[in-house]
Amino acid sequence: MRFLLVDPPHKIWTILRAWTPSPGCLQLLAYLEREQFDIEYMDCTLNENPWRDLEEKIRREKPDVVGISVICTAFVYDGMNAANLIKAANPKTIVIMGGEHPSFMAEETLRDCPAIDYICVGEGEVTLTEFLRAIEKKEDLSKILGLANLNEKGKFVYTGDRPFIEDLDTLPTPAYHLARMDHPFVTLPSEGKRGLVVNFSRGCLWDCTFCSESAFYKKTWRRRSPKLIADELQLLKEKYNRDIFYVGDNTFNVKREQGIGFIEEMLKRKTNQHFWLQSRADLVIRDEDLLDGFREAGVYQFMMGLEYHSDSVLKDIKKHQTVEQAVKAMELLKEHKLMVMATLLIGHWDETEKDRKEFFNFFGKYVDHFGLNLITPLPGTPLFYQMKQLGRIKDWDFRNYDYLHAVMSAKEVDDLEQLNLIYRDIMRRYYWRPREMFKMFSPNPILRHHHRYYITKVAFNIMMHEVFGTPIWVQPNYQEYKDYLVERGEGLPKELMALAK
Ligand code: B12
Ligand code: SF4
Repeated sequence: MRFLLVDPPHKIWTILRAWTPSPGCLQLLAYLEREQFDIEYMDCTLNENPWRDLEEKIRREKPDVVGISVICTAFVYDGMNAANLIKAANPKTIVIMGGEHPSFMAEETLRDCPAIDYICVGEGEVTLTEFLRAIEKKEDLSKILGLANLNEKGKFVYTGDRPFIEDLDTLPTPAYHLARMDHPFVTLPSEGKRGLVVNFSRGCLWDCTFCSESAFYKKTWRRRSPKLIADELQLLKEKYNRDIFYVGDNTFNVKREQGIGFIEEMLKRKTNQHFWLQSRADLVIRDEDLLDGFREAGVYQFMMGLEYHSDSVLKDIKKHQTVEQAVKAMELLKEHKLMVMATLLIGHWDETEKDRKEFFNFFGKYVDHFGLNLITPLPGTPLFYQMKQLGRIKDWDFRNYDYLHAVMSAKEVDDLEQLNLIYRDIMRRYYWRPREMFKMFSPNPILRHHHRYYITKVAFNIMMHEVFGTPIWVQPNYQEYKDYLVERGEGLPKELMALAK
């Protein structure tokens, strides 16, 4: 039985201009490999001809089962297009899709894309293993928890929730050997050296209304132990020459012991690697005495979800954090010579022009890296259900659910395009300030590189686009699925074109 895991072709984020093999996919692959399945991985974004290579591989190799991974809502149409192409290339291949968005929207996704046979709801390692074994032995699938499908009568069937894996230390090291680690896209150009996104924990103990991670992991948090984290980082250094990491864990130091263990391990290993961690303001304050240790262990930046400058909005989105804590955390990080990145949310329903001015002045003062987002009702989150009920969601094209596009109107600004302009205007005003320009000459090499990258590459590209209409950067191998079908022409059924998203 041959299984192919596909990360479908995606358009690379213009801000990042880089790609990273999905940590979730690498974890799944390592698990299946340990279970001795015959597996392969195709991270299509890195292929020279992403859609053509996918189609040809399916025609040539006819895998029995193909798994499609969709890690964000914004990627779901890429996953559906891939499913349609795979089924057209080999109708006998069984297609199973997994990831946050299809888990939350299982029935809608199955109905919208009949080429998907099954959806894995929730964590994938155990469900996929049981699923593949059952297919191999032609056994009943109805007892396998975490599976959704439409039965012969078109009725939605769900086998029930799969309990979370209790101990993440029981999982093998992600299968980096199956990823194209040497591909030129697999880096972090904004951070300087050879970079990578890694992930060492799942979930979070808080319940911010807009957060899909907290919803997916049902307000729980599990983590790999610091020793295994350090082993993985050392492997990445020694075998893959990786020095700098964006650690994808939503909240790295939920427990103090995690931070202490990480610091001890990294100081012991002396790998000279650098880390960008994510946390909350209250946890940074709690761990004030560890901040020097974090820096010495290689941490150069903390990203905190500070979101907004007013306590009433923070209360409304259930951040369980105050503006006073945000200020204190930013000051502490500066005091301990750590860079501050804040992720921020604008576009709230009651927001006024005056609020946005105050917001800009407030955060513009402190942060080194301004992670501005537009509030987005991601399917599965409390915000989504609330906004849907209130009828405030105006754009149902999930491609735009990337925090960079307005999809909900605000009380004073009904037009989404207007909100998009407001967003771009704030970004422009932030990065073109003299103090940001000076950061291009900062004595801190990471901050200097970072700002040179953002201003000369990203901001300049956007400015040229807005003033002279020059194109926005896109990866050279990018091809829209529809364009591929047109190029492909006759060989494919006509209905495929109608299904293209
Ligand atoms: C790595 C990563 C990326 C990589 C993409 C990697 C890739 N190849 O797709 C990069 C850095 C490029 C990226 C970009 C973006 N990302 Co991102 N990213 C992550 C990150 C840090 C890790 C994902 C991960 O591997 N998690 C760990 C694994 C264990 O979880 P998992 O992926 O869900 O996989 C499990 C299950 O879902 C399931 N599963 C998954 N796939 C499959 C497939 C099959 C067949 C089966 C059976 C099961 C299965 O099994 C897995 C193991 O249990 C997460 C945050 C996080 N901590 O998760 C954000 C996250 C996924 N990203 C997010 C977003 C919004 C984006 C962006 C759209 C915009 C942005 N502002 O960041 C951009 C995309 C723009 C673009 N065009 O590139 C959101 C998604 C929210 C949502 N519901 O839509 C997240 C959750 C961060 C957040 N909290 O906001 N991202
Ligand atoms: S603190 Fe961050 S990760 Fe945790 S629920 Fe809130 S937004 Fe999500």
